Parts: sequence; structure tokens; C-alpha cells
Amino acid sequence: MTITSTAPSLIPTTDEDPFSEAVLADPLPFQHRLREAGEVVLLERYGVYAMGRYDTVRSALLDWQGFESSAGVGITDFRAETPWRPPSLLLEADPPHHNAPRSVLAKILGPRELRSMAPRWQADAEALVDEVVARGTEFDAVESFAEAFPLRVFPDAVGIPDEGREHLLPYGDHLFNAFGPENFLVEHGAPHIGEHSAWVNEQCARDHISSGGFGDAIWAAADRGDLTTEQAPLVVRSLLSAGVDTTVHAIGAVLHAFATHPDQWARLREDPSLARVAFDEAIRLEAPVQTFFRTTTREIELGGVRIPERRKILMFLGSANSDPRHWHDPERFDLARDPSGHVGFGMGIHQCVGQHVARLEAVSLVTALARRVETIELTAAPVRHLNNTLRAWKTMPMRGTLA
Ligand code: HEM
Ligand code: OVM
Repeated sequence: MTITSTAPSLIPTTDEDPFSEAVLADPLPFQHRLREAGEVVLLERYGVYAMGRYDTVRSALLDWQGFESSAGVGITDFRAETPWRPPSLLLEADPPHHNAPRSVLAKILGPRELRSMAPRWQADAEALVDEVVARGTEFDAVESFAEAFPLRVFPDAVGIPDEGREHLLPYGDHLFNAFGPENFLVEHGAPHIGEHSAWVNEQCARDHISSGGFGDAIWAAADRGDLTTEQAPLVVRSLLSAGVDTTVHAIGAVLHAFATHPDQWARLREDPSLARVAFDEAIRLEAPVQTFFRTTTREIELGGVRIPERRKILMFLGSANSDPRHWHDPERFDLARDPSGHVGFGMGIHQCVGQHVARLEAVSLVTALARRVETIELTAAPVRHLNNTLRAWKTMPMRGTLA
């Protein structure tokens, strides 16, 4: 990174592109340079600001009055350009509009409501592990577990039909690419997004949704008047947007961490109650959602630098989660660590409302695996899947030995 000081604001500036193929494939060296450069750095190429230190990112996420979401949490400024889809009523909204959709979803996806889901998901996880190991003890952990498990349980939990579920992953993949600039990844997804998007939007209608699931509960909230009839389908869309690719890549992250830390896998097998901390430690370490933007609502001074009003600023969640100013030996996957306070689910009023769902999925799967499989190891180098927002694996060839 060439750090140049531009008078009079003396803001550290870089011409590096965080959305280039090289940085997306291996973001840690860039994130280190970003944190070292200063509290706030200007990304010259895009004319946007960036922050990568733990304290700075955390404080900015908590300051929703100063750093708003309703101008979009991608690089596009919704006040200047039309967004590619109608904005999310949660992610891309500020109080007071954010309040009602948020409290509706927080209740539906809360730990109390999810308790009824747990026995079924645990049984589904055990069935999947049995199926996979019955086919052989060598498998691609991405296809066999990270993709297969969320796709088996989550769309059922929302209450959408079986037909067409293959649209979910590519829809999410493009959505998360579209938070970044219009680079090679966005160009690659753009030709197909119309069909994926049309299918997803259709599933949000009341008559596509079966009774008893999250989707039904959202429509029931509309019946009670907690949401309007116009809001309900968009809130369902949030589940289908945010709830699939994220958990796929989170499960990929936790399996990769264990496959490369056999001592930690042995520990988990001795004490399966560590599955929960393992999940949060993997989210801290890998941050499946790497970045989100905010927009300044007024001039903000940070670390001796003035950011003008109405500027986009990129928050590096993954970088904050591995900032040595806050974490001891941050790049180590360590079940003895307390990972709480990580920003892998964000922080403040937008903090992931689906995190209990994600945690229950991952804990169910990891617990089932630990019961049947004594050791897991990579049989070849895993291959990254590139996305402008997500940190992901395309393939992860693995071998397990049965317990
Ligand atoms: C918000 C990450 C799983 C639904 C967020 C945010 C992050 C995040 C970082 C904050 C966005 C911001 O501050 O602008 C993740 C990760 C997941 C995951 C890493 C998997 C491990 C899920 C699941 C669902 C979900 C399973 C749905 C069931 C949402 C929604 C929001 C959100 C609707 C917006 C909340 C709001 O703006 O109030 N997520 N998420 N997420 N997440 Fe998740
Ligand atoms: C939404 C949404 C979409 C993508 C991500 C997200 C991580 C939320 O449509 O509300 O949170």
C-alpha cells in the first residue's frame, strides 16, 4: 500500500482495490496494511472511505445516527442511483422504519421460538452425516455438508415449496456481489439474476408459503397489524436473501477450521458442548460476511481525519475480528478463547437477526459429525469461491475416519 498524505486533511490514502481478484482470494495482507495505515483510509479508486480496526468498526456500527444504512449498505448510494432491487426493509433501513420489521423478525427467529426446531434439525443432521459416510469416507465438505445441510433444513423452515430451490444460492451469491463495485463478479452474475430474482420474489407471496414456518409467522404478523400487507413479502425476501449463502459459508468455515486444527477437533469430541463456541470462533476467524458499507449523515471526525457528510464508508468486519489491537494471537482457531464481541454478525441495531438460526444449524451439524467421525483432514488444497462480500469455499476435499 502506498500511503500518501493529502493535505489538508492528512488522510491515509491507498490505490489498492479490496475487490480485486488477488485481494478477495487472500484478504489478510491487505487488511493488515489497512489497519496499519490508520483509523480511516481513503480508497482512492472508488472515492470511498474504509475502516479495519476493531474499535473503530465497532463504534461506527453502534453509531447508526452518524452512519446510516438507508442509503444502501453496498457501494451504490441509493440517493443518487436506483438500487438493483427494492431495498430491504431491515438491512437497508434506519429507525423508525427499521423498528417494526426488526421486532417482528427478532421474535420469530429468537432462541425461544427456535427451540421447537432443534430436535428436527438434530435428527436431520444425523441423517445427513449417516448418508454421506455410507457413500464413503472421502467427500467434498462444501457439497456434502456446507451446502446440503442448510438447503435441507432452511427452506422447509421458511415454508417455501421444494421446486426451484436451486435458485437460492445463485440469488444470494449475486446479491452479495452486488454490494461491491460492478467488477468481473457482478458481470458474471448479472445475465441470470432476472430469473433467480423472479423466483425468489414469487415465493414470498402468501399463497406460496406453507403453514407453521417463519414465512407463515411473518404473514401472521401482517394479519395482526404488526406489519403492513406490503411489507410482509419483503420481510420474507430478507430471509431468503440473507439466510442461505451465509450459513453455507459459515459451515464451510467451521469445517475448514477443524480439518486444519486436529487438536481442536479432538477437544470437541471430548466435550461436544464446545460446538457453540467453535461456531462463533469460526465466524470470528473467517467472517463469512466480510464487509458492509455505511453512509455518513453528517461530517464525522475520526482519528484526526474529517469524513464529509454523505460519504460511503466500508467496514471490514473480518479485519476487525483479527485486529491484534483487540485479539490475542488473532489468526489462531482456539476453542479456549472467548470470541464474544466479534463483529462477524455486525453490532448494534442491525446485528444479525438470524444468528440463532445460523448457530442452531451449525451446532446441529457439527455435533452430529463429531459423534460419527473421529478425525477429519483435507485430502487436497481447498479452493476459494470469490465473492465481493462473502468469504467462501468452492470445494474442500476431505477424508474422515469413523468413530
Ligand atoms: C444482518 C451476518 C445468517 C438474516 C446481518 C449482518 C451481518 C450478518 C454481518 C449485519 C448487517 C449490517 O450491519 O448492515 C450473517 C452471518 C450469518 C448470517 C455471518 C451466518 C453465519 C443469517 C440467517 C438469517 C439472517 C440464517 C435469516 C434467517 C439477516 C437479516 C439481517 C442480517 C434479515 C438484517 C438485520 C437488520 O438490518 O436489522 N447478518 N448472517 N442472517 N441477517 Fe445475518
Ligand atoms: C435482506 C438482507 C440481504 C442480504 C444480507 C442481509 C446479512 C440482509 O434482504 O434483508 O444481511
